Amino acid sequence: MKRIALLGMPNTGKSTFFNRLTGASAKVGNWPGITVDLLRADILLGSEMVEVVDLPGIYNLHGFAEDEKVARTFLEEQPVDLLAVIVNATQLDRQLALVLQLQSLGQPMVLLLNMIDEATRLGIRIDSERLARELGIPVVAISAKHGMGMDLARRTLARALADAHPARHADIEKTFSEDDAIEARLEQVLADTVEVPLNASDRLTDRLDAVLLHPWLGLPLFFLAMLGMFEAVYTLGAPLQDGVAWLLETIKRDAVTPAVAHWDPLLRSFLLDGLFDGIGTILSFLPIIVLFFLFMAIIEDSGYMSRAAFLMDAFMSRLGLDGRAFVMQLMGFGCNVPALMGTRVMRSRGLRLLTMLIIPFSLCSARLQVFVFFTTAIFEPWAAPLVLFSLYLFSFGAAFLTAILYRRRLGGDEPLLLELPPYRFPTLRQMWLRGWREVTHFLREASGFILLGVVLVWALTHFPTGVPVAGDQTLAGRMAAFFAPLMEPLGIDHLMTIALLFGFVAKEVVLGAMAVIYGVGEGELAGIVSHRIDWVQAYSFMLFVLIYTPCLSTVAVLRQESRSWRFTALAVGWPLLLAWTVSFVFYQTARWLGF
Ligand SMILES: Nc1nc2c(ncn2[C@@H]2O[C@H](COP(=O)(O)OP(=O)(O)OP(=O)(O)O)[C@@H](O)[C@H]2O)c(=O)[nH]1
Ligand SMILES: [Mg+2]
Repeated sequence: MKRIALLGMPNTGKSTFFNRLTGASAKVGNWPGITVDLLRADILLGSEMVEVVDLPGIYNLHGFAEDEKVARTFLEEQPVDLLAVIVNATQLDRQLALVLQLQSLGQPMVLLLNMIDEATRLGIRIDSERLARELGIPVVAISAKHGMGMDLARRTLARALADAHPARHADIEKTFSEDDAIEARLEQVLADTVEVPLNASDRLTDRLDAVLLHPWLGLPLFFLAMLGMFEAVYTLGAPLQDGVAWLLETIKRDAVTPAVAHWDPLLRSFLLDGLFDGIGTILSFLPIIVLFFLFMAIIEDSGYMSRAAFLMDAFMSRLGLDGRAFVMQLMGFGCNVPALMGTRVMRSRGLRLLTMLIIPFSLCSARLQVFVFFTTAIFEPWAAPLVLFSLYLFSFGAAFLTAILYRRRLGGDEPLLLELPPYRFPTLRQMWLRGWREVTHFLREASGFILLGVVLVWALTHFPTGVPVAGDQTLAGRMAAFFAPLMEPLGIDHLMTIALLFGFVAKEVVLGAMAVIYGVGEGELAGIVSHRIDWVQAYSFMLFVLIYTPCLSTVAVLRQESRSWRFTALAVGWPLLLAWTVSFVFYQTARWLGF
């Protein structure tokens, strides 16, 4: 099969184009370095099947960051038939050098001038026919986001591919010698083909930045925006979640329970209390998660993340980190895994490791489920969003404390050149793609890890048979008894300890485990829990869930990205210790104060 590689600088819209072309839902965001790994998809182009590969952005063929290495290694090791080079049409002056450099690889190439909508708005005029003549390659102006020029782009790619000579590997070494010649040619080509008006600045962006990047107002506004987002997720999400829970209860009561009434009791319990309640409880939080990711998509796509990096950079530097680390923390609010991989854009290993050490404290969406559940079950409606927000503050607190403690051993300084992209807003299509991505991701996880976790919890709390479910005599009860001396000073009883043990696998399992332990769905679970524990215990439990070891996937990625077992052990062990200490101090102080 023939192969097309999408190449270009970061944040030029490669993944957006990839999604348009292939119908995939690769992650898109207004931040350089969203894609850090290869993505492939097969499509029918013209009359033949071709493989399209989306690559991380590169500034230069000779770059050394992990993400740039991904693109380079790919070019060197995999034969490519056609390079589709994507540039931001508003920044041709800065991006054309890479095009010329890629051209010196001597491979067939098509140039796509993306974001032509923005260029037109700024009054930038590009003579693409002349550009094509001067470069000797086909040039197509497109807007991947709005779908302009896509047909022509498809046809041009198909034609170029048909004409292309057999694929071969790229010889990147060869291109070093040509860098000087490129400089000289660049000026000429630009002068011939691009016309930029004197004041080609984005007025909306300038006006927004005057407020949002204000020296005093900037940060308070940022935190206000965050608070607003959590309130919105909570207010919009809670009724949706109740709806799903109600639906699941109804299905269980009226359809599933009668259907299995004559089954063997153990099998019935496995199906109803294990699978249905476990998975169902987790599923009922799906609307909140999707909603949360939609808001994240707006923040990521608007370009506000770059502003957050800018605003927080000075503060983060004191912790041995930089503004990018803060953005990775924010990304970690969605899921820690892509945030950890996102650290590939950092060149200094120390800085990267320190950032990787703090990301797992980011309150990811799986933990959000647990907290939404407990805050709704235990706290007054007015207090619930504030309790949730306080957990976000603890999340930052734990991360910053960790950075302070480890900045001498890890940490590093690497000048941060931050580019502030213009504000952009996601289209409905992009939001839909994002929501869909998260749903499928969740279902994939749920069908593996989470299912396994729930089944295990059921088995451990139901065997040996003949004793009370989840009682002291069961396997789970004995495991919990073993940890009791450690967990009782935190106000965490043995049933909650079991849930925590399984939270190691994935935080979603914590709630699933509790549903299985009590043998009820999400709807009834809240009532039971609010009878068994008070708010001090609940908060202590939440603090523990927030800080202790992230899920297995996170541990796996920590190991894969750091390539060090020692670091992985630290990244697992330290949060455990911190979680225990924080919960202990909180619980004992609260009790001492008489709560
Ligand atoms: N106005 C406009 N914005 C676009 C267009 N194409 C992409 N964008 C936006 O540009 C930003 C970057 O898009 P991505 O597709 O993530 O860019 P990328 O090149 O894959 O970036 P990296 O993976 O970080 O290298 C997003 O905010 C997109 O919505 C376009 O044609 N017009
Ligand atoms: Mg990308």
